[in-house]
Amino acid sequence: MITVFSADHLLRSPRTELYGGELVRPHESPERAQIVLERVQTQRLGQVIAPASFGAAPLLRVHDHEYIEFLKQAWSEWVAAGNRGEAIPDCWPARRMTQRRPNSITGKLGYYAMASETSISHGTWEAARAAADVALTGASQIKEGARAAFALCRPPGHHAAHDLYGGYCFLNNAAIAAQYLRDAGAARVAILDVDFHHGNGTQDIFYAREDVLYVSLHGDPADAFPYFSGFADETGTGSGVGFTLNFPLPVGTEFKAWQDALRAALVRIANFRADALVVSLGVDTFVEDPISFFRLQTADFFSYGRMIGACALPTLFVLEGGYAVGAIGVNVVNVLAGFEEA
Ligand code: OKP
Ligand code: ZN
Repeated sequence: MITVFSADHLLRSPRTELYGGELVRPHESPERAQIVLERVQTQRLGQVIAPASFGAAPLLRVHDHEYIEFLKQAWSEWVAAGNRGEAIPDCWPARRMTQRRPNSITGKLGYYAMASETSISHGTWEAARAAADVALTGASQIKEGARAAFALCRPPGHHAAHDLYGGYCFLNNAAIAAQYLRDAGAARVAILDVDFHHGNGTQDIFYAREDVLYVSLHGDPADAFPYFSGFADETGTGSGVGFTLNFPLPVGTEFKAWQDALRAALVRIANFRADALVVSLGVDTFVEDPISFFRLQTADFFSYGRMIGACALPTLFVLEGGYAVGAIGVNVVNVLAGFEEA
C-alpha cells in the first residue's frame, strides 16, 4: 500500500510535556515518525509519497473556524505576551463557570485545551496542518480506488474535537479524512479506533451523526486518559444514537480479550455496511508502552491487521499513538502487513 509522509512533522518539536508534575521531554516525539518511515521502507510496504495541499476547507468541515484561527496564532500571541516557556494552559472553564472566550492568550489556551500535557511551540500549527494534508492525501487515494493507504500522520489527531486540542492532538486527521470521504460520495464511513486511548475528539465530532460510525477499543476511562470520555454508555445522541460504540477494557488486558472486543467491533462495522473504513492506528496497546496498560505483543499486531483486512473494505490507516519508540515501526508495519496478507 502507499504511505503518505511529510517531513513537515519535524516542525512539531516541543521541548516540554507536563508529566508527573515535571516538564519532561515529550513522549510524542519526531523520532516516532522517522522510525515508522524507516520500517515502511525496509519492509518494502510500497511507495512513499508527499501530501498535496488541500487548504482550509476540509479542516473547516470538522473544526470550528475560531478554533483554527486560535491554533494559527497561539504561538505568536504567547510570545508577544512576554512568556518565556512553551504555551501551557493553567485555567479552565470548569463546572458552573462561563463558556465565554477570553481575549488573553492564557485564557484562550484554557478555553480550547482538553488537557495540559500538550505544549504549543513554534511550528506546531504548520506541522498539524501538514498532518491533516497527509490524511487527506491518503483519503484521496481511497477515493481514486486504492484498496488501502497509510497516512503517516504526526502530530496525532483523535483527541482533537470540534474546538478542543490536547492529548498531543490539534487537528483530527482521521475525522477530517472520514468527512472528506463522505463529501467525495461515500454514503457511510466507519472509523475504527484501536489506539490505547479513547478518541474523544472523533467521538465528539460525529456524536450526533448516523452516516459516520465511531467504534473504539481503549483503556477504561475510569483508569486512563482522557478520563472523561469513552464509557460504554456513550452511544450517540439524536439520530446518532447507536452510531458510537465504545469498548473500555481493564488494566492488564491481554491480546485474547482485546481480540474478542475487536471481533465484536468488526461485526458492528460489517452490519453498518460502510463504503470505507478509517482506522485510527495507535500502537500504544503494546505491552512495553510507557504510558499505557494493555499487553499486546509484536506478533499480535500482525494478527489483528489480518482481521481488519478480512473486512474487505477500502481502508485508510491514520497513525495515532505509540510511545515505545524502539518498537513503533515494527508494530505499525505489522498491522499493515497483516492487513495486506488477508
Ligand atoms: C495520545 B494518543 C498518562 C498521561 C497521558 C496524555 C496521553 C495522550 C495520548 N499518565 N497523557 O491517544 O496516543
Ligand atoms: Zn493513545
